[in-house]
This record gives sequence, C-alpha cells and structure tokens, in this order.
Amino acid sequence: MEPQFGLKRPDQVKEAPDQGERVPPGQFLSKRFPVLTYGSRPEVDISLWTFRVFGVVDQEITLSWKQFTELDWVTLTADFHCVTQWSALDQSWEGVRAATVLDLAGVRPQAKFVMAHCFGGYTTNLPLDMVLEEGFLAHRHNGAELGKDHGWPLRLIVPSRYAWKSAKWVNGLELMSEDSPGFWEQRGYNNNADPWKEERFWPELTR
Ligand SMILES: Nc1nc2c(c(=O)[nH]1)N[C@H]1C(S)=C(S)[C@@H](COP(=O)(O)O)O[C@H]1N2
Ligand SMILES: [Mo]
Repeated sequence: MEPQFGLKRPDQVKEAPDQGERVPPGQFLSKRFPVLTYGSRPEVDISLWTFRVFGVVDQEITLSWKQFTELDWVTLTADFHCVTQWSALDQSWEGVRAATVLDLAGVRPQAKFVMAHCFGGYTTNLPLDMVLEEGFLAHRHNGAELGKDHGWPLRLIVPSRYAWKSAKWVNGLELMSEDSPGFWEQRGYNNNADPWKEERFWPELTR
C-alpha cells in the first residue's frame, strides 16, 4: 500500500463552538472511532502474551499478562487525532503509564529514543522524553476492553501525536540511543507527527 499522499481536505469543518479550539488544523470531529489498520489484524493469545522492555536498559524484562495486570493501573483522558483527518475528543483509557514499565527495566542514560513493537510487526518510534511524559499502555477504552481491531489486549497511546504513533497490539518497548524510523515513518510519514503543526508527511514530500 502507498502512503496516503495528497489528502483531500473537507470543505466544511463541523465542530461545536467550545470544541473548535481542541481540533487541530485540517482535522474534523468524528463521533465514531473508526478502525485504521495496515494489513490484517494479528490474533493475540493472552495466555501466551508477553511484553518486553529491552535495548539500552539496565535489565531486560518480559512481563506476562498476569504480571502486567499487577502493575499500577490508572486512567487517562485525552483527545485522539488520526492523520486521515478525524479527531475524537475526550477518549478515556485505562492501563499503565509507559514510564511504569520502563522504570522496571531501568532506562540507561544513553537511551534517547523508543521503538514500540507490536504483534504483526508494526513499529513506531518516539523520543524517550515523550514516552516518559505521556506514553500510556491502554487495555480499556471508554469503559470497555479494547476491541480486537483496536489493539486488544494492549495498545500504546501518545495523545500529543498523530495516532499512527499509538501502536495497537503493542508487545514491547525498545530503548535506543539513536533514532530509527518505524513502519510509517519509513514510508513518508513525519517523524515528529505533531497535529497542531500538521506534521503529516516528511517535508520533502509536501513541497
Ligand atoms: N499495530 C498497529 N498499530 C496501529 C496501526 C496499525 O496499522 N498497526 N495503525 C495506526 C493508525 S494509522 C491509526 S490512525 C491508529 C488507529 O487506531 P484505531 O484503529 O483504534 O482507530 O492506530 C495506529 N496503530
Ligand atoms: Mo492513521
């Protein structure tokens, strides 16, 4: 599949007055929460499920689902912005802060970037500071378990970036000293992915 260059802009942006300032440029509000997956959905067997933290860490760890459920679970409410131009406000997520699992492994000072790995092979890269600050590993969404198409049993949520950074079926975080592009970042999507700056694609592709 080709990256989606040359997105069409909706002619009319519909939004409630008080929500307008929360919808980034070029986005429209969606009442639904569509499924966006490249390729087919991986089948995840929770009895075999593991989550790895590896790379530039003091001690690599592998958590079972049971171990994961025993971590500190919290709730996050955040807006969600997909690069295909839909935004959904006030999504609530239940799970564990990424910082909690990174602390278990012990991040070494040389670590500056994170690669999220997923069942099915999808990857996405992020700066470590961003992951520590807002990265969230969600199992529940708006009061129910994640749907299978939305990343069950666990997905990453990075609210301040376009949603391709919110990796579904996540099964590991790799700490890296150098940045390295993930699946869409290798295929023309912007490395920084800030929706408020409309960082959709690599600058060279939009000139
Ligand atoms: N593993 C994986 N995660 C993924 C994707 C994917 O194809 N595979 N698509 C990304 C994209 S482009 C978006 S917009 C969001 C969509 O999440 P949703 O399907 O729950 O709406 O998931 C992101 N995470
Ligand atoms: Mo997306």
